[in-house]
Amino acid sequence: MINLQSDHVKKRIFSGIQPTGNLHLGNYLGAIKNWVNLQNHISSIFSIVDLHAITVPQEPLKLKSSTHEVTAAIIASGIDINKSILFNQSSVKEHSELAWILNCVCRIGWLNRMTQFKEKAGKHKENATVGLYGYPVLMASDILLYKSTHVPVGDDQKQHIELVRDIASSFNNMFTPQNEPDFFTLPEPQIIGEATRVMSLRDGTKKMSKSDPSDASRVNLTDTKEEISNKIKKAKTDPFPLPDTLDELKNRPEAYNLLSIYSSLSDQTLEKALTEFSGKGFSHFKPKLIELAVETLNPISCEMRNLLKNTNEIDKILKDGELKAREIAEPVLKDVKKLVGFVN
Ligand code: AQP
Repeated sequence: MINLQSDHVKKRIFSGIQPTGNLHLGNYLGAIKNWVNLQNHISSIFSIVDLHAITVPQEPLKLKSSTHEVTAAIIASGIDINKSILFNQSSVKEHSELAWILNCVCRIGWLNRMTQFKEKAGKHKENATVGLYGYPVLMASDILLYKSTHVPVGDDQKQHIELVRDIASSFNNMFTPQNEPDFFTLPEPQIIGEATRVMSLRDGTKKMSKSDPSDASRVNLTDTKEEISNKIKKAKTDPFPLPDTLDELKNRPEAYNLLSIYSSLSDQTLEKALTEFSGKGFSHFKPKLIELAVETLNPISCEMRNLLKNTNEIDKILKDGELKAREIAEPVLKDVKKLVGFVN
């Protein structure tokens, strides 16, 4: 009988965000806004996932400043460090250690199916790093290290969470002692809200992304009122008024995207937002969207600027989060090592 120390918690969420540049409206609506609500109801751990960031080349000084910026953005958006644990991933070494063990559980065939690797590696996949290929295994480690039960993410991460479940299940089959409950709970994705995949403002069929070379394709959390307004004014649309039904809306990617953003920002269903604007042109709709986007994002960017005046304080917040995260992570990794058969 193996004596295990780590507890099974009832419910816990883990989610992360990469410090790879300016956060945008997609990161906010697809992830952070939901985190802020969830932290009031469930034990919550959020990480600035810098180990994930280096799967593509990063300039060291820029990585450091992005880590500060993303931490500031998360706090400015409403994450309360007295309710949630907030830390940077590389400071908790257990993430890398568990990832190695899970690398020895995950099958190459499973990783070969991951569409994000294909998109990010593009045509030059022989030149992509092994880290980019193994990114989803590190993500499995992030989630399982805290025995998380739920993972709030944007729609783009759904396939990765399915893989995390496969890895957890395989680990359970390989290592959970007979007649014992499964060591890892299989985590559930939580894809919440009306804007689970915010699209580029320049192309309604492409995801809004930090790495899009066109800054006009996204609204950044640091954009000024004027920048937000200009980007939405210039956002691609079609020449028709907004339709009466959701079915018609779904065939018009740019209209669908802008209206989804509006409904998410105004905390109402897409259907309700559509009733407000059906039959109206974009010249009527866009100013309302601009007003709402500025009203939501401007206080966040002002608070971010404030927080960034004192990066020592941000470092302290991350250190405090690291200590709390390690309290949970250490016993889980110890148990994993016992189960695998390592001495000590
Ligand atoms: N466009 C989006 N719509 C909704 N949710 C989104 N997320 C990202 N883009 C959108 C969600 O934000 C969280 C953190 O994402 P990330 O920083 O880890 O990286 P990503 O998904 O790769 O985001 P980007 O902007 O596309 O970054 P780059 O360009 O660096 O690759 C996740 O929960 C994600 O679902």
